[in-house]
Amino acid sequence: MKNANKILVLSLFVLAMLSTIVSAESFRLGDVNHDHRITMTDAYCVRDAVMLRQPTCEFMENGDMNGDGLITMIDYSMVMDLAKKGIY
Ligand SMILES: [Ca+2]
Ligand SMILES: [Ca+2]
Repeated sequence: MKNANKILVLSLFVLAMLSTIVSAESFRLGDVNHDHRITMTDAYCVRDAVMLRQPTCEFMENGDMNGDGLITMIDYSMVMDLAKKGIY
């Protein structure tokens, strides 16, 4: 019975690790609304987060394009560039 519990705990741990890896790879940096595309909507969400200090998209952590831990006009500019290029 103890071995069964260990296997169950190990299985749950592996499952949690796999789901974390999958979710991290599913959405590109800049895709703050998680629609799998980087569009003007994403750029406007980042802009609003900076200008109005009111994030309008759910996944703003994806808007930190330069990885400095802040959402700034630099990130907005980078998302806007990708949106203009039509990066999906
Ligand atoms: Ca998007
Ligand atoms: Ca940033």
